[in-house]
Amino acid sequence: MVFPEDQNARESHSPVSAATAHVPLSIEDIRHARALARIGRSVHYGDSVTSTNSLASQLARDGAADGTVVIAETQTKGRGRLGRSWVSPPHRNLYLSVVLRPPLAASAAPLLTLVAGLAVAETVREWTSRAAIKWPNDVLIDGRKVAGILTELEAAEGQVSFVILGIGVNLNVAAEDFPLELRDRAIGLCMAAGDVIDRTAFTTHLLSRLEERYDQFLREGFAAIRPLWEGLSCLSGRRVEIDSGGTRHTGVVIGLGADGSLRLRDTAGQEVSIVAGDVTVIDGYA
Ligand code: BTX
Repeated sequence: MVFPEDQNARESHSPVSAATAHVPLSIEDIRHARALARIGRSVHYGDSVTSTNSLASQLARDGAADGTVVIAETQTKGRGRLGRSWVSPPHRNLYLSVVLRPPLAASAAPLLTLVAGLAVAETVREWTSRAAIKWPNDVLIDGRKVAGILTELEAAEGQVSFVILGIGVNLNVAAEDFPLELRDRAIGLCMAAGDVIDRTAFTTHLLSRLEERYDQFLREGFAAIRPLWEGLSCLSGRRVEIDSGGTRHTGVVIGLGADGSLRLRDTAGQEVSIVAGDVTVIDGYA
């Protein structure tokens, strides 16, 4: 399936130079690898789209099955949390969304961000052991963002109708491909791996890991995911400042709560649980 929208916007939107190679993505190979799977049995592919999350939502509203995947070469309105944008240069990276229909209370849906974060970090670590998870939705290499996750929810009567799990991973971008303000905060996996990344292989490995962790979460609950997630967290034991909806918290990270919140020991020695927010590491990652 090709999405015809925004064909004209593609060239003008890209903020990147032509510094890195365009590496082809074989959707046919991905479909073949996932033909019998739950996540990726149906893969929709577009060249230029507004946001894979928007398209996946539209497909879900039209009845798309659990596990339906949308992949695009570029996004003209790729988004992060709180209306932020996700830089989406064409033919280099991965922009992917999954329709999920878990039998879950809407209040438990944020846990899926953590489940996906674990799967993304584990996949990135197949290429470099320097990758770690930053609560709640990022994967970092050497303290710089290589991937982000955006989970969007539609619910009815307190139950999940569907969740769109959006995943963006920087694969074959060089530092100069990012806009100036991101150059010291973002990284492409190729920069850490020292080689061009096979985007098809990365995508099939990611979908397989995602299915494994998603199934495990549905079967055994978040208790089974939590220690694995904590094992890959770059925040454990670090002094952080968290902006949580305008309220600032400072403290040392103790770990993850059973509900997916971040547990801190604050400067007064009290334990605080943060359910949402942006974390800044006070002393850096060195
Ligand atoms: P976030 O709100 O945690 O992070 C967004 C912030 O990350 C931006 O404000 C910017 O500072 C920085 N940023 C933007 N683009 C990049 C990039 N390519 N690499 C590193 N840092 C960047 C994170 O939100 C969630 C992002 C999800 C993106 C996927 S792509 C497929 C799907 N479709 C869609 O529209 N969003 C998701």
